[in-house]
Amino acid sequence: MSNFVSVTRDGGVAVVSIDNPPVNALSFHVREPLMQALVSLRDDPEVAAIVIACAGRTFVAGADITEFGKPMQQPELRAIIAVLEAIAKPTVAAIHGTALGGGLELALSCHVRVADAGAKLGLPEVKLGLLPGGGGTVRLPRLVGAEKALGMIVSGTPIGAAEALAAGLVDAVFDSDLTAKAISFARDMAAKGGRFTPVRDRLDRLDPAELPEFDKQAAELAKKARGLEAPIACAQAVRNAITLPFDEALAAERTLFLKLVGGDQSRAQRHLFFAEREAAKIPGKDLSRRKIARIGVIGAGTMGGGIAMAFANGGYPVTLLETSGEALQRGLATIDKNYAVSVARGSLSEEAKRQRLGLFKGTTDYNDLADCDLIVEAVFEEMAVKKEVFGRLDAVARPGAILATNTSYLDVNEIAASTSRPQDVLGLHFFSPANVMKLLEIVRAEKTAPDALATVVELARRIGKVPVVVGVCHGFVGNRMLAARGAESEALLLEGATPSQIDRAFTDFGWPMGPFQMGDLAGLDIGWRNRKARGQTAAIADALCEQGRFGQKTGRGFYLYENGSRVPAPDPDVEALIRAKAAEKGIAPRTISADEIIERTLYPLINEGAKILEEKISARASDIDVVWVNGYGFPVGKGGPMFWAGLEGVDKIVARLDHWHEQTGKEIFRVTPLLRQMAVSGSWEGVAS
Ligand code: 3H9
Repeated sequence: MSNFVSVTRDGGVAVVSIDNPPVNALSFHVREPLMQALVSLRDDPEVAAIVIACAGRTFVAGADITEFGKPMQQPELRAIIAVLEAIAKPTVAAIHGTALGGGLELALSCHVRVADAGAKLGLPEVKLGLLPGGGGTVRLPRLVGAEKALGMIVSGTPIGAAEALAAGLVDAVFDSDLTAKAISFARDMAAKGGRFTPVRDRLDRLDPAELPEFDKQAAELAKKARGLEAPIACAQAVRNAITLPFDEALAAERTLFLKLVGGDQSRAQRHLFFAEREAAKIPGKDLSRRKIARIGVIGAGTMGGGIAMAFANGGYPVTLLETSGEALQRGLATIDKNYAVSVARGSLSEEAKRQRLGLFKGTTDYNDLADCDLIVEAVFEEMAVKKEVFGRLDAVARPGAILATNTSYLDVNEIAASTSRPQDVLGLHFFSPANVMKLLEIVRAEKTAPDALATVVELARRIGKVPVVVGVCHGFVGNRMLAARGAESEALLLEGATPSQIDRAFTDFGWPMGPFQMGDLAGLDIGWRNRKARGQTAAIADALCEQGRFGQKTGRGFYLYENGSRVPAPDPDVEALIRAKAAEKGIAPRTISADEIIERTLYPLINEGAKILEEKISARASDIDVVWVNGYGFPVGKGGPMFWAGLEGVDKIVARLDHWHEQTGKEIFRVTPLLRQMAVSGSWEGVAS
């Protein structure tokens, strides 16, 4: 017996209960007593059957991720699983909450699995840059078939109890009294007697004839892996389950696991796992939370509508305000249409659509916002307009309501100062489409009250967003660094690179798309308008816009999109335009390498990140990583820009920035003191706080 594993008896059924809050991870202090308990119950003649259950909010959610990368203390999970699977008495896993990773693998080594109706089961190791290393890749296909297992293991997405039952992963689902029912299940099995087949010996779902179809699916998945090793290894391991004897497949899984767990990609993804959770922590003890029952959104355009949907998707009633009845109807119709697309795609049921639409209340009257606990404005991006809206909110909002601006660039302190309650004002910078994109920059203004901040951080997690708290500056963390990344794009074109060459350097790095493809997708006119408003120019992008080439929506931008195609085709006209502009400026074209493209775009991005840390706009380097991975598609396998800087070598980055600064004299390459200091200390740690 230990504090973490206890055994109780119900007649001849022994219940092993794991209690390791918060998620019952299989830490060393759990594994040791768990092994002892299983060995002793195995040998105890009084015990006829064993149930494995968990205390608290969940079944085992996996191995203890904090132990990876350190010498593993014995017994390892695999040894426990081997003992459990060899027990001849009936063994039953009673699953509630989430059975994930090593948790599901533990359950897979029982004869039977029973689940609570709300349970979720999955092998999410791929999201940590790993593959299931406790036999999951070899046992799961034996229960659900190789194709289903491939989908589950390569996506890492858990399935619900009903789906698990239909797939053969669990044997029974109960609405209540899970442990009691698991005990009675185990008792019945013991009474029936006979030999209980361990999962390793079940072969009926494995059909070598399915291999060609399996390989086709695996090849499709490999194409989407974008340089990530784990999804490929997952597919290989599941294939081994079909082609190799059990023990050989298990040994191959181990080899692949060890390779991944020691690699940079998994280190990067584990870093991101903890970084996301760290980002949601607000300093300050026992901060109270404000009540959020109803949310107001001002503006039913693309952004406002998306924000309203994000809250409704999280179950919150939303009051949506527009200036005219017509604009309101248009906005609500778009929301309706967006949900209809989800229904058509099969990702939302008709019933769920009806429920979500039922959460919306449209209005054109500010007084209707009086019962809202949080009001988010998504109106035109102009200070005067924002101030007017906040003035009106100040007059109607109830005391203590949180007032948020969705500005992407403007000074939230100035907006807050235009109200009588700056402590209740903050920024909620959603990314477009707001109902889809996970990142939410939460802007803490000078006077924002800590409890208001803590409330929105918690709310953000509740609606499935990834919140990161940032300070006030132009563009906050994400857009400010994006500007640094894009600063050299035009120069690279003028010096001889083509848009597709630059974009390829980005996709080879692991980005989903390069900057020019992204510009074409978002619309080049947006940047053009912004530049004009700020008195700035960009020779090539401006010239394209002057020709009406706004990107995909006009069929032409940096690329050609013929006949409505979304696939960018290089355009000789654009290349000629670039050469002409270069000639005008007297720049002779030269060959530009992929390394140079990365140096001149991503190194300034990191330098800007360091400035953001210096200015305390971000509290931690890892917050910046969370912003870039979730909002801008920085490759997860590289852990975000600040983590990647460590992999690349900060000293190398500093040396190359110095080189470019010397060559060009451009401010964008001037190394900030913090980055230089980092090159010496070799770590961001301890620098930002
Ligand atoms: C694995 O199993 C490998 C095996 O195949 C092979 C082995 C040989 N370890 O997310 P939350 C912490 S790989 C350590 O906010 P929620 C987390 O950091 C593992 N710590 O809660 C946080 O700490 P803090 C496969 C963990 O309710 C606290 O618990 N499994 C672990 O929103 C609360 O977490 C996974 O990948 C862990 N495994 O969500 C599952 N999990 O409070 C990973 C959590 O100090 N976990 N913590 O910030 C999850 O997906 C979510 O935590 C879960 C709960 C859905 C369970």
